[in-house]
Amino acid sequence: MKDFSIKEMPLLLLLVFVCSPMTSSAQQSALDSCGPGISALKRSIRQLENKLLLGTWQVEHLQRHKYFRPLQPALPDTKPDTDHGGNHSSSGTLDSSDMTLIQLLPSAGNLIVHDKDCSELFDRLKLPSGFYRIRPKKHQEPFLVYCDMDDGGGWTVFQKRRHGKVDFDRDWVDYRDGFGDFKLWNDEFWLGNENIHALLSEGNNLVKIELMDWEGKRNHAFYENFRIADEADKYRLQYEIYSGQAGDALTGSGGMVEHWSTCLSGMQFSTRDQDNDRYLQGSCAQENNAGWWFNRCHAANLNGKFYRSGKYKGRNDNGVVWGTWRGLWYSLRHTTMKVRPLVFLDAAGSGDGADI
Ligand SMILES: [Ca+2]
Repeated sequence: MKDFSIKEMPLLLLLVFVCSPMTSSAQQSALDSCGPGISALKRSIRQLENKLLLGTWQVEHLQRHKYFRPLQPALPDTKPDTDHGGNHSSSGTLDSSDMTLIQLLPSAGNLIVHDKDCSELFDRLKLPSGFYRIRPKKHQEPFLVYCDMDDGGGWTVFQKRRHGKVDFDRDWVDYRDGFGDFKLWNDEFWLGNENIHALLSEGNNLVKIELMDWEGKRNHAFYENFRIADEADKYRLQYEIYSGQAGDALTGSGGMVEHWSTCLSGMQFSTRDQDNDRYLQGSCAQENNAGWWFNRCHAANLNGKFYRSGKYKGRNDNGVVWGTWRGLWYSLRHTTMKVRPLVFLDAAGSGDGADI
């Protein structure tokens, strides 16, 4: 028989105390519960501790995204694809479709984040469009993004304008960390320069810029290897080959003189409180009511002031502008900036995601 050491004595006494007053059958069941029962108890304690940890994590996540609405059943037949369809009036006011086509998207998914972007998520699970959490870099906290799983699928959206409810005239910190709403398919947002930097840092990507005017006409531009530097370099913009129908407004059309002042390749990011442009006489960000990459100043500014009509007038060409398509004095109604890997076999098998 095993000898009990002094250290084991308290446990032994406890067992004697728990089991001794009982009858022999009661003793047997108590012994049973003293054996496997204790380990089962420990297991359920561990499970509860895990649940508590996950709950705490969820609360932090919800607080960070100001997302405390309880989940409600989605409205029937409100496919987010109307994003591409144009169910909007051109009255210049907030249209009813923006209000009535509200649909709660699939929840942010499991707590464990496997995917570095929406293309991995699409490859793995073929989920519908909606908000999901991704983690582009292992050392980084996961964050919520809108995944466009239509248009071939796998697009991570980092900018969206739809109805002008979100103010895009903001400070550096807001643009760095991101702002807007991340709940409904037509919510407007800027994903945040830190997140965009992480998302685009590997290069070999294709950015698609989707535009819609107030008559419902659509156009698009593609840029290969779109990336932005880190904050130390003020999120400097770089991109390579352009293609598409909307014109290369990031570079600016026209001659040398226009290029000298409008080409945004190599430009740092500016906001109303941080002027990193090349316009010595003033601040492009202040004049254009936007955080964006400015030169002296631009031929494209998708973060500009939202006018509730196309053509506008003013001291500055500060609208939501893609100059090579509708000119500098026409403010667009819908814009989307989204990215996925350059090598991506989309659902249609075309690889270019060009649906418009
Ligand atoms: Ca300046």
